[in-house]
Amino acid sequence: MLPIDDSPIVRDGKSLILAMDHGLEHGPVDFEEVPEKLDPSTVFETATHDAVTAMAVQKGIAEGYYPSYEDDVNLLAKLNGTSNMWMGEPDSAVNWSVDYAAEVGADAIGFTVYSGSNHEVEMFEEFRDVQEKAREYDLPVVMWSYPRGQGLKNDTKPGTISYATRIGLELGADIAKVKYPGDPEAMAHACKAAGDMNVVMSGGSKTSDYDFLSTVEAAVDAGAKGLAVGRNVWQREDPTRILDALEKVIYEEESAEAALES
Ligand code: FBP
Repeated sequence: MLPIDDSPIVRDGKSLILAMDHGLEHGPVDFEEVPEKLDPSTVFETATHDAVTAMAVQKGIAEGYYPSYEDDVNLLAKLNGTSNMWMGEPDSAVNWSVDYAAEVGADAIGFTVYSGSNHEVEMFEEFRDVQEKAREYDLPVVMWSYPRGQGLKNDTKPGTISYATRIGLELGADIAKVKYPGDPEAMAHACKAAGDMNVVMSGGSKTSDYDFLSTVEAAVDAGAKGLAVGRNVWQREDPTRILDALEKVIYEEESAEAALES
């Protein structure tokens, strides 16, 4: 793994990645309650907050909008992604190359791996190519490590999440993004299973301020090095308020309650 602490996508050893690839992964349904967010510039504006260490987007959004924000936002190029209309075993098309992402100005690479899927072998091989090419550019690689497939009934079981972080370490990721396994002990084990590789928690669908922040607090206490989040930030009416609180919980290790009060 790279000495990730020197990377621009890490602040004080932690990361807050703002993801906005939902238009591809989920479709416009994620924007129904916040139609103004269909304009990607609005989310790039949010990503200029000091707490955000990178913004994860697909190729078209990077090409079209990143040039206006390259001085204020670090780009995490999410290379693969599939629409919600795909009904087969979990898989993800590789939509752009590391070379092209570097040309567009990427500071880091993001790649989904669905271990346990019938497409695991080809996804591991694609990850190999991406990881080795990223090394040539000194770009850290964030693995969206999502065990998923017909054989996996529960993708947030503690053992499954520890397996997911370990797969990130084994395959050469610099950061693995995983779902919260439900309790702090399980998260702590998942972080241990990752060795020295950073683990960040996945945001998930929107919950209340307190529920969301207290889960982030528990994950950070358990050893997670931050968060990769989409809907729980940009689906809120006031994303700046939640980012102010996340800054306190993640970097200053304040409690969720204290962060919300101040
Ligand atoms: P959220 O915090 O909104 O869950 O976003 C993080 C993310 O990984 C996105 O990059 C991606 O679009 C989405 O989750 C995929 O979630 P899922 O595959 O669970 O539907």
